[in-house]
Amino acid sequence: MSRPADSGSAGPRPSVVITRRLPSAVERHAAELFDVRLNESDRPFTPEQLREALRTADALVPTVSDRVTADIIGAPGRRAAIIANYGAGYDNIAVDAARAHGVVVTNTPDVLTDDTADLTLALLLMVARRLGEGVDELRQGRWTGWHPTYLLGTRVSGKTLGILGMGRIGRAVARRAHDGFGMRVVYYDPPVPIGEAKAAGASPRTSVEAVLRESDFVSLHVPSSPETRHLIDAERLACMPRHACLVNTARGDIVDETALIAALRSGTIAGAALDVFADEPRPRREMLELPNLVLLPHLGSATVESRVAMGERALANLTAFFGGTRPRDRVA
Ligand code: 8YV
Repeated sequence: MSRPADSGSAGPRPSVVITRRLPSAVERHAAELFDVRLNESDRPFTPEQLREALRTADALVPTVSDRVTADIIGAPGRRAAIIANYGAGYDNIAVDAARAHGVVVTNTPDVLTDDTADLTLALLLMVARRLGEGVDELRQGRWTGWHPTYLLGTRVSGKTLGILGMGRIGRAVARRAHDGFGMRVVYYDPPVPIGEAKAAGASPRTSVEAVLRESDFVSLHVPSSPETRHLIDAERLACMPRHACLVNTARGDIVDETALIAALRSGTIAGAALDVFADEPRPRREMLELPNLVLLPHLGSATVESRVAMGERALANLTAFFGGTRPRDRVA
């Protein structure tokens, strides 16, 4: 774009569409940097709105609730050259199509690691100690008083935690479980250098099944991809001890929900706690009815601190891109 040579003006600012409302400090900062279009209604964009955003703006900032498909990226007349995802996971974006069309994609890792790891431990405690059932009993006026056999859960301290996926969040969970709860931590994730995972007090295993067989609790921290879809299926659930519990704060499609419902009904495993579902925001009705299944509405990174930092990270990626340098969190 041309600029008047002697005006001293910075010229037109890049236009950026942000698909959902962000913390106000981030929106204000975004407006200082760019010509920003906000989604005042905060309703998820339709595919047509996403297409329109890519056609009329220089950049798109989507979230997990936007499916930026290959069709949308490849639609004729696209103007946007960067998709700066607001989130660490970027399975909502067709990255192969972005690469093929020369569209840069960035994400927001690191800044939400601790909060997501904290929430993972919260879910683990919820399912082990039956906390959701306790809250329900109280709220519904069903608590008749303390007695020695009331709502007995299972101990967490000193037990074995199996982690599938030892990236940033897996390691942060391992540290908390090992250092805070004295848990023995085993994991499977071949790409992670063993030295790094060992620092978190974790021991590698050679297969998913080996981790599942020896764990009292299993926590999932792999990204969603065709390879990890239904990583936890009926066969693998059957590998877990009957007293074991599964925790998922990664992505819903990593677990075969039909198999999980059957396993929870039949007692193949004792319990599960999910922050994510295959079809968000509509968890399957059967899942809502299972007492040994704890459900949260995708709250992993839901702290003011994380959500502000995620926004700032997305803005930093856009600033780098429009400044002509490689964005720090480029994934495509
Ligand atoms: C985010 C997440 O809230 O960052 C991720 O991968 O799953 C969540 O914590 C979500 O992605 C925001 O778009």
